[in-house]
Amino acid sequence: MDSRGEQLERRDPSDSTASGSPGDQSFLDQFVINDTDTFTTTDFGTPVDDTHSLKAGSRGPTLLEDFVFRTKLTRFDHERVPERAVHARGAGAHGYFESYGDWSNITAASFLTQAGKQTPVFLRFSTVAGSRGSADTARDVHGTAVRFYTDEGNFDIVGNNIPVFFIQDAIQFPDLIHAVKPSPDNEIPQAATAHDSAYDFFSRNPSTLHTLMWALSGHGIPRSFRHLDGFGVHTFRLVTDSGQSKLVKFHFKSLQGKASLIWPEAQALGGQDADAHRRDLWNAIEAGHFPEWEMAVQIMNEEDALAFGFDLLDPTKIVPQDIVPLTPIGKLVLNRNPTNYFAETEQVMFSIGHVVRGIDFTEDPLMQGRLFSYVDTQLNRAMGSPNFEQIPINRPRSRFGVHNVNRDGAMQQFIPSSIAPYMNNTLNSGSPRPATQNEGGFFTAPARRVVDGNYVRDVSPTFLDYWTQPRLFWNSILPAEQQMVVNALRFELGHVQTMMSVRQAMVGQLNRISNDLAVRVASAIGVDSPSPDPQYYHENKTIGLSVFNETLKTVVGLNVAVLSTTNSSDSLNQAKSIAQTLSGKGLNAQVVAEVFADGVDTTYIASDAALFDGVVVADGTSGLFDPLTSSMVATFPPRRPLQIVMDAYSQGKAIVAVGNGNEALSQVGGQERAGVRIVNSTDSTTWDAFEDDLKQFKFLDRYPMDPPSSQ
Ligand code: HDD
Repeated sequence: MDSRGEQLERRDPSDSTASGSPGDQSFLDQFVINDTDTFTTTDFGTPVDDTHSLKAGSRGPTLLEDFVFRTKLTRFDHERVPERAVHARGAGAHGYFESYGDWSNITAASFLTQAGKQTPVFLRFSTVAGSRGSADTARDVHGTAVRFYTDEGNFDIVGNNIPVFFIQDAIQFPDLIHAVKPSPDNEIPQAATAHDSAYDFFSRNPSTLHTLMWALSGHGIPRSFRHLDGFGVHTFRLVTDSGQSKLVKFHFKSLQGKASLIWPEAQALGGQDADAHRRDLWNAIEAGHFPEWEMAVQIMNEEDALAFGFDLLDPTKIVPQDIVPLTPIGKLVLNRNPTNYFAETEQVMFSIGHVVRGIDFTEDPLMQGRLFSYVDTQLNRAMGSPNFEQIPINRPRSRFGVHNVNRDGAMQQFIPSSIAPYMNNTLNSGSPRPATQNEGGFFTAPARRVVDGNYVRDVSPTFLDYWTQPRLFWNSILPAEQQMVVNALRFELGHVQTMMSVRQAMVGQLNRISNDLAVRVASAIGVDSPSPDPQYYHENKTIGLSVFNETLKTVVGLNVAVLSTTNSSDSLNQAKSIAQTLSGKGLNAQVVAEVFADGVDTTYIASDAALFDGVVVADGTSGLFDPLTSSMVATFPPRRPLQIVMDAYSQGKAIVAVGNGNEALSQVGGQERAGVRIVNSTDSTTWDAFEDDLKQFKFLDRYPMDPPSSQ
């Protein structure tokens, strides 16, 4: 029987004895269709020829009778579902979570109660503003939505790579998204906040400033999905079996390390490879370089919600790690690419309301509003069907199965056998019955209480400090990262047309973070530089906010170009052997030459510095960099090989020039310095040093800074 037939045989989602038991990584395999050595059939199973339509004579009109034609076209016409209202552009992968220990002292969540216990996961990364076909490298907050298929139900942490959010109350979400999405009149710009309405909103709503600072620094343009951290953003509650609860923040720390692009590189990469991030993730997993994250929590006491100088219910605030350190609780590994993008990545429907026993919400008004929005949006995306949880990628793998009195609806996949879909009943022996906490049922933390008060439509006074933490961020990043934020604001506000009410107003807000920041931005966008406003300023710093002051933990899966030439077999042989050595380190090393030949992986015409994390210039390449002698046909535009070296140099990448490969460097005004090695011959120490340089990732002494007078 083919797999579609098998699906229909599955009657009960709780049937864990069927192939693909709840904890099984291959649970989805039972739904996979294999078309090998099969006939084409209609959706109702009749074998047909669907390559020719039924006509009245071979030169005559197509007949209405042709059910094969009609259904094929109807199915095609209905292939699209609405893209996600936000986070439309994304990529996902399967994997597992492994708990480091028994964490029953802080939570009753079953996936955290045993060292070594593995739980299947699906993780979808995304950008927020762009539509489904937008470029991966857009500057944006990045979604990190993690689904744990626990043995007590699905638990989703629908988070971002930035630990704070723009707004504090979910009622403002439509305003935020309307402001950052393209303009309603001409639908410009795509996947970018560099326009008037975004900065009109940001400058009028200073709660956005903290997230904006993160997004405008390297966090907004990560090197890849593998090189970013994830955050649950809100304060959650963990609750133990005995009812003890703690407030927590969830973190996922990349075990590859964090790395980001710089803006000109991100722009170039967006054009060279709009799929750069999904490609990187896909290729790493296919190559067996499974990306990993360490899951950690910051644990706070219930009574300390206001103890840190801000409100733990306010999602625009971080809990500085030097005040509450991270407690690592487990490891998340992505080890399997989806079989079908639509069925898995497009149809996975995350919800902040997917929780399990041992996890509980808080009164954060952003979180509370999200509890409504996710299910509502799923109803829209599933064309009104409430049965979206029955789709294979969403189907829970709980040891309790799925039993309730929810019934019917479009596209019901199961055949409920009870004739008593109501509670209480006697006709079905009182089942399904309410689960108590002792029987494994979900429960709300007993410590949760309502703070007495009147009904109000306002913001808590404990939420009103919008500038202290953006300044903490500004103080805690490297000078080159500050320069990146300045440049980003100059770029973004340079695209804003409205002078006073938007550009000037935004500078006014920036001035409450830092006068240095405000003045440097103002001077480039033609608005008045403000005087310092010291009442807002402090010199505090904290740890863990910078991207560029960390080195990578591994270089596995990074891309390296070995520039060579087909004009010299010696050069090509050397390049091949270098690429082989580098591949041995887990690098994706590509020999670049004018045309394809034995050992050439790609051509200059198809290459760009932005596609590579490091560049090696092989010996024997000198003629290649001479614009007069290099072949226009093979290197269009003629200076492309030199451009690659120039861009790699200015983008702060690791470079090794071997022998007369050095000429390329001198032609672009480059010199030996940190991350740029000029060698006559190579041995293992050369490549070990290059590996260290790749771990450093960006050499920011090459990043142009404002002259000191304006800093
Ligand atoms: Fe959201 C999708 C993350 C606030 C309403 N959100 C969505 C996704 C992520 C986040 C990662 C994509 C999930 C996927 O890959 O399928 N959202 C966040 C974070 C927030 C946040 C970290 C703040 C802490 N979101 C937020 C608010 C609302 C929404 C306040 C509405 C009140 N979000 C949605 C949504 C989406 C969504 C419209 C669009 C598609 C979807 O849900 O499935 O319901």
